[in-house]
Amino acid sequence: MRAFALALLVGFAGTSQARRVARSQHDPAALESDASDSLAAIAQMLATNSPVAAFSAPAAAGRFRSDFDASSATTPIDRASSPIMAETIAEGIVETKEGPLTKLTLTSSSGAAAEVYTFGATVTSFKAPSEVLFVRPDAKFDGSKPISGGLPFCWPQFGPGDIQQHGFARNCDWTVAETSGGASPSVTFELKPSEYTKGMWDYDFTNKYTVTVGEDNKLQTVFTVENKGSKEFSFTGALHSYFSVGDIDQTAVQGAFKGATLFDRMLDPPARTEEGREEVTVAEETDRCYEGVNGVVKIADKANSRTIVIDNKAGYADTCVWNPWSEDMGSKKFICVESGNVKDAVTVAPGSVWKGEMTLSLE
Ligand code: TA6
Repeated sequence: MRAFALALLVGFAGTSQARRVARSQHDPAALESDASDSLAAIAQMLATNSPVAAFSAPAAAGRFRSDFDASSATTPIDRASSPIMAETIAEGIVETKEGPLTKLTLTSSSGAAAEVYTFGATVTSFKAPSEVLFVRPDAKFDGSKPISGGLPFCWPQFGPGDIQQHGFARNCDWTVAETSGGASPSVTFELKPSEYTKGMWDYDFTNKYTVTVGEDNKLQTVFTVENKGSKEFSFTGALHSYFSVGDIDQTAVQGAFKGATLFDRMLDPPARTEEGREEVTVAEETDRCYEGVNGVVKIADKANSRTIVIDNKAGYADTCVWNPWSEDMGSKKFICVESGNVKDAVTVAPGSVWKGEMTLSLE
């Protein structure tokens, strides 16, 4: 039986990393020494009515946030001063409660590590060993809107359309269906229909998203969509991947881009054109989807003397490149290179399963 043996242990700012690790390893001495901190923290919550108190509300499976308008967001959780409850749930896998959110940290035997929130099943960090992913400075970690960073999955619709922008998968709480500890730890998240999803997209599905941090320093993501109903459905979707770069001016995206047809949303009206360049660079607001560009796509992050390798092994047909060119969003330090099915929808027959696989590594 899984139990949080560390209930009401509170790791406010100033708590040392060592104590947090001790907590995550169920160190009884750490439990005892932290008891007074816990009481003080609870007193502070009650006195200030801080968002920390929201932590006591359990996250329901399938919980959702339909309102993406940041102006209506609840008081943001200050992650640095939120309570931390951590539990090692398998070798190399630690589950942490951060304010209203639950995060799993996977660390391989080689030291590569990823952080994944059940909210959207969003991977927000992958260190291999340097940080590969980027989280925007304006990202919310209070569940009021999808996390703007890392690898949110836009599904069952990419972009605007019949339902809300980028679908609902990235703003639902996924359940942890399976964990597999060891040298290459792995977690499978699951999403099933709820009243909320049926209200906008009335199909029966089971989505599974398996994230593995390999001892080979690779992050493997496998996304499956199973049609559990009796009628076929179609979807578009994409991993809206945010990659960390040292300087956008010294960044080039490499792959089968030259000659590819691209849909350029920056044109008025948006239109298809052809890419004439070998490498895609960004020097202004950019929002393009390259049709049929998949397989291995690389990001030459020259300022950091490294290359990020995106290996689309299965399922993803197109690659989108996005940068909003906005300082508030930290645009100088990231580029979105998104693996998806954007031009053509994927159709899944009753009983069938679609699979998308993408791995990340550094060269
Ligand atoms: O992938 C590019 C894009 O679809 C853009 O058109 C822009 O809207 C962006 O995603 C961000 O979307 P979001 O809903 O996360 O603000």
